[in-house]
Amino acid sequence: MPPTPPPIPKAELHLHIEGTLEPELAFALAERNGVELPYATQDELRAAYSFTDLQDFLDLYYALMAVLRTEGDFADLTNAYLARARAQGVRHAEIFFDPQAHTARGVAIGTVIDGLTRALDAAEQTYGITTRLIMCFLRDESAESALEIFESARPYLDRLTAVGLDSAEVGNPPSKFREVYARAREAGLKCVAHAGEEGPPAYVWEALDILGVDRVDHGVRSLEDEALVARLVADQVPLTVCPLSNVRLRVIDRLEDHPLRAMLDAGLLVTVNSDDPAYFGGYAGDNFDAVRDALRLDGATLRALARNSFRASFLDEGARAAYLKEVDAYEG
Ligand code: ES4
Ligand code: ZN
Repeated sequence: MPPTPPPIPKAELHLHIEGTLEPELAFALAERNGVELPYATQDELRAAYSFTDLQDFLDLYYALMAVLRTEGDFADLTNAYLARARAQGVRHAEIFFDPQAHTARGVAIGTVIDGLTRALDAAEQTYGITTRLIMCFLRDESAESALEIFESARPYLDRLTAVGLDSAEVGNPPSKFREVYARAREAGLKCVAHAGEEGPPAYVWEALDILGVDRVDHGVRSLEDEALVARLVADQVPLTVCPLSNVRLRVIDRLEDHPLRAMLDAGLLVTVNSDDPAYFGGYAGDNFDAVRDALRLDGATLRALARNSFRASFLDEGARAAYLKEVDAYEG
């Protein structure tokens, strides 16, 4: 057997840190914090991972977060992710977190952000991964709640690169969050939003024209609207696509039917990401491997996807150029 080549260097741009909570760590934290889980064993928990749609997944995702209570818990969660990401060739990670899901349980936003940044500040030294942090608003909560959490995050804004929008999409259009995005941009933050995952192309238009996003998270349903595709191509707005997530949440029937190749061929700036890897069957490298096999992508296409991940990142130009050089030097 020839030795397996190292994974291609890549950036991960669509990753919910709470979605990296593996059953093993969930049980360890439950024990440490004296939290009761409604599952007796890790296997019993894993058996709950056959989702019918986004909401079905979100119900479990929010329930399992009950084990995250202390600054140390958030640091441990982040370090566990970074170790796995590094093993799969991730060199740069832009990480989402959901503060409202924690403050609603009585965990202070400072506890969350201090825990995350404790791990992220050491990430370059420890794992060779550069990082950025993106604070998401829960779109199924009110616009006022988003404004409140944004104001409570003001003391920490220097640790954030962008704001994002996630959770249950249908019925919660981007336009609902116009005001908080205006404040975020005013504060110098970049803006991203989930749109066009389960929601219609109209939500992608709103994310672009009303929220002024720099990237669209998912965006796969954009393909239903020719004029929207033309706009995304013309402006080279990045789309952070999550193939294994799309299959597990039944946005796409089978990976073999995933429109990733059609999106690339249309000239869209597409990237491949893991979303909630503990729940959807794999980390960044696993997503690359899965689309390579299911869509028969050749080396040049995989290299283009890796290049896109750095092109679409919020890195400064010097770091971006250095990473692109790494991709070009990669011999897989
Ligand atoms: C999410 Cl896959 C997905 N979609 C929307 N919101 C989310 N939060 C965590 N994972
Ligand atoms: Zn997501």
